[in-house]
Amino acid sequence: MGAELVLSEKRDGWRLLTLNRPDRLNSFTEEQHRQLRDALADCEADKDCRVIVLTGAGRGFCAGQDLADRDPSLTTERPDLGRTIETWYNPLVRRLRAMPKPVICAVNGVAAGAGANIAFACDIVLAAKSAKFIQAFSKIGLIPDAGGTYWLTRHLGEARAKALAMTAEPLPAETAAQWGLIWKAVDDEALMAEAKKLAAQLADGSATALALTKRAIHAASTNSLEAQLDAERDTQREAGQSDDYREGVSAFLEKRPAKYR
Ligand code: T3D
Repeated sequence: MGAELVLSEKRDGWRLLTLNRPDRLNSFTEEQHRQLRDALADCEADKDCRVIVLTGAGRGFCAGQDLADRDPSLTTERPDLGRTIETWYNPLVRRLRAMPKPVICAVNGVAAGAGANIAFACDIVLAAKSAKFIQAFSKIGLIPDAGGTYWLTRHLGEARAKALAMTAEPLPAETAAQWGLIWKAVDDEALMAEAKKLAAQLADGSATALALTKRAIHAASTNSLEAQLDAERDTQREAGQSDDYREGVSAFLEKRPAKYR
């Protein structure tokens, strides 16, 4: 059996996925991509998994593409990076966004290149205070990928997006939180406890509400207000027909905690 480059651990109602190439700061090889793809597909299919937590082993979260796999001294051919993005990075970002359950990213250390942008593709990002986000691409002659130009521009505006991308200046976790790029920066030693607490809280909540909320918020980034009001009407109609809504309201009226199935 090959190395376990992505660890998948079942918890009570949620799954912990850990990128596991710590000696290379969990940078992506094709095999790590393959294992993450399969682990996410497993989580999606598993009815007992209502929340996913993604983190990295060792001192970093992820340093993006494994550059040893791109060593120019090993070939005279110019690589087709569009192909690797189409094969691996874009499907990963699309899978995280389309996942009908919350994905929490616990950024335990440096997140560079596509590693940073994969974190931003998750739904709730917690980061250790010592973590940094680096748009490392310009240093090796590339542009931000894995959604980088989208996340930075949407969340921060052009001025900060361009400066972060062009200078590759590390963005400390606390500044990322102050700027609204991530949810929270927490003390390093508290990171995993916070991520687990949040996962357990969401896993106890209404899976229907969380999935529909995710879908509606994603739609808001491209909709006009008119279109979004219509989308909210339609989505609320769907939510209102669910068992979760019946249970939520009954629990409120009966003054007891809701028990979602
Ligand atoms: O190619 C395509 O398919 C297109 C898609 C591209 C997506 C991308 O992500 S492109 C961007 C790729 N990533 C980078 O350019 C980041 C490269 N890494 C760094 O700049 C630094 O390692 C960090 C700033 C992330 C961390 O610095 P530091 O000083 O904390 O750690 P370090 O000593 O540089 O790294 C520790 C080890 O990990 C080191 O190996 P060693 O010396 O102990 O044997 C280093 O070489 C290795 N490492 C770090 N990042 C990568 C890596 N090895 C391969 N690929 C990496 N990306």
